[in-house]
Amino acid sequence: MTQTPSATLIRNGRVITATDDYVADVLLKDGIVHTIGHRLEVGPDVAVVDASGLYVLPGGVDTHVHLENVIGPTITCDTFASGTRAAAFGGTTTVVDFALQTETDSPLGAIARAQASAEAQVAVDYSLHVIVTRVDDQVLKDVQLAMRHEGVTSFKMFMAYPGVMMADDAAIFRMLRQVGADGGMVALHAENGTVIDLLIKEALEAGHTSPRYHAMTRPAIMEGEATHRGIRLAELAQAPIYFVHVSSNEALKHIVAARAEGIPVFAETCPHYLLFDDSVYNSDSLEIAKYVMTPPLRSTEDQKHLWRALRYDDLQVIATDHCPFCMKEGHLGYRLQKMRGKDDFSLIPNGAPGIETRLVSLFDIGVMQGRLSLNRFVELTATTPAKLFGLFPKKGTIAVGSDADVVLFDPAATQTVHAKALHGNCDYTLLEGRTLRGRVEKVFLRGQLIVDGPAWLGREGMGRFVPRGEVRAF
Ligand code: DUC
Ligand code: ZN
Ligand code: ZN
Repeated sequence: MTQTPSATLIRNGRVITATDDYVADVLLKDGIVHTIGHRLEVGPDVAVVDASGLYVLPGGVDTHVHLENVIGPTITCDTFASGTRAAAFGGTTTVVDFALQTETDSPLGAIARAQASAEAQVAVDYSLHVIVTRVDDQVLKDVQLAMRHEGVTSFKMFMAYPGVMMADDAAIFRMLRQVGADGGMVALHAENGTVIDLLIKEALEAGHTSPRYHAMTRPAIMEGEATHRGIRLAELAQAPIYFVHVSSNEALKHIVAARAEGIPVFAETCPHYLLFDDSVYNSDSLEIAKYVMTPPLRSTEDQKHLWRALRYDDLQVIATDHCPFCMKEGHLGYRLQKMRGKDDFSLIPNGAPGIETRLVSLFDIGVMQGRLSLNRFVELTATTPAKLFGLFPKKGTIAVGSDADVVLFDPAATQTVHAKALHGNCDYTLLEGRTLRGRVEKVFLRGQLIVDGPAWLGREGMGRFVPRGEVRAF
């Protein structure tokens, strides 16, 4: 009879954290990193994995994913089960999803609903940001309770989508003031929603209905304007602020200037803004709906600025904004979601998949192409997201006492990406047919082996809700 090992020793791997790079043995025991040393001796009940030639990375932390999120009239096509399994295969062991406050319930209700649906399904650890669409005294009280008692310390607000999700400046300011005072973070979607809606209306009236007009009606300058406004609101509120999915230099230049002034401004970009540029929109084909995400892809010049900011810490996080909708049909049955907008680009659900390909695509275009050091790669994809959203040092690093969320990564392997071979429910990937260097070989979640090459050893429901603490940004 085979005995379940009591612990796992990862022998001789190259341990990479945001600051370290050394060869060692790492003992995972009782769900945490128990010991790190050289030539560790263990008994026969401990499983030993030879990691010679492999990187030993902290499990990825993806702080921007949409699983089972109702967005307008549709829902993202990954469930908590399919999305977290895909995350695991991509080397991500913690995700932060969104709980949407509706017209009728409060932030606390939104958290409870999301947890009820996630609990039995999640295969990696998770947390939630609350999307706050309406602010009044009661909502602010609930926000405080969420922070103090539920371990939910971040709140997303939209400066876009008037009449649906958009919050006005006063509502954003009130949230910044309160959340900041309690040590949390407001995350902002920065685009000038009312001007963009006008541009969309004018485009449609002119008969411009194809997906490319999604990009043309969301100009970078309106991302920049909203980013600047958000920064000024945060400055007045004396609160930190985090910008999601920064895509353009128009936005970045305000972030750079504010940081230089000492204002606590933080920001993420997403792999798609680094991998693809706006040349994909040079067509009236409906296939372009795959690239309909918000903000849209920008110019190659913008990409240069994003890389520079990633290197020099004006951008601190790379998260996926995994927001998948099927073009035709996924195996869970969601059909033709992107085609809702075949006659009107404004009806195409905004978003693209990416949860499984984040680490390997960034390793290829970032590390292998000399744009990011290995340490910086880990910092951007695990350590800083964990710090900014109150998960560090439990998550985001390999250190004695941290959760034993560990990825064994083969830098010498290559893989060619195909949607059919990925583990989510989306029927396409933007990386279809692309060969990438690097491969996730094994993934441990709190010491349990959940991915072993192509084999899935994880289980729905084994992921846990992680209560989060204060922002640790400085
Ligand atoms: N913003 C997001 O963060 N995700 C999907 C759509 C959007 O507008
Ligand atoms: Zn957004
Ligand atoms: Zn998003």
